[in-house]
This record gives sequence, C-alpha cells and structure tokens, in this order.
Amino acid sequence: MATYEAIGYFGGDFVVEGAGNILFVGSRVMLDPGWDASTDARKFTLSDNDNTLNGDTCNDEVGDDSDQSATVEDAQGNAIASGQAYSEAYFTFSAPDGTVVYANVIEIGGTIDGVVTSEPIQPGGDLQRL
Ligand SMILES: [Ca+2]
Ligand SMILES: [Ca+2]
Ligand SMILES: [Ca+2]
Repeated sequence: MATYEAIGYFGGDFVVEGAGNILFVGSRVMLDPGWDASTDARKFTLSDNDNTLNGDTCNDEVGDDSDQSATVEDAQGNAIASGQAYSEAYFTFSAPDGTVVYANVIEIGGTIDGVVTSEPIQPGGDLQRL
C-alpha cells in the first residue's frame, strides 16, 4: 500500500466570483486572500494499492475502491475524519501563471472533507475553471 500526503483546502475557503457556489466552465474562483497554511490547511494522508484516485460512480457515497482510504487533519493536527475515501467531484483550473491545476473534492462516507489539488494554491490568485 502506498501512502502519500497532500495539502488540502476546506471548500468554504474558496470564493466564487459573482457569489454563488456553482462552478461553471469559465467560472473564476480564488482561495480566500486571508488563507494561511499554518492555521487553515487540511492535511490529507491517502493510502491506496493503486495510483488512481477512484470516485463513487458505482458505490455512491461509499466509494468504488474499498482499500482507498484517507485520514484528514486540521492544521493543528486534530483529526477531522478517516475511512474509505473517494473523489466526489473533479475540476480542472488554469492558474494565473498558466499552470493547469487538478482539484479533487474528497469525501468519506458522504461527507465532504476538503479539496486536494495537484499544485499549491496561492491565496487571492484567480483560478479559472477549464
Ligand atoms: Ca485500491
Ligand atoms: Ca484507487
Ligand atoms: Ca457521490
């Protein structure tokens, strides 16, 4: 089983341009300018025997990969959740410098535990959904 750590974000720390919380293609979103990794980050420790972050298409709110699990901690190291985890939704964004950022909304048992991204997100920087 491979284990890896990822810095995650709380969905509520993202601000969608024009209010609302639906991300259409072309929508702009940014991480709260006041976001501070030392107090606001979420640490995801993901464990799996394959390299694919599976979703819950076949087993809704349970997850399609029975040995794909996560523990989630807040920035202070307090446990938030743990268990079988899956990607509930997946988005691709363009960062201000043109970098493509992949973002997965991680759930455990039907509860959203945060968003993990392929690149660190800069607070206050505009991301545009591709
Ligand atoms: Ca697996
Ligand atoms: Ca997997
Ligand atoms: Ca689902």
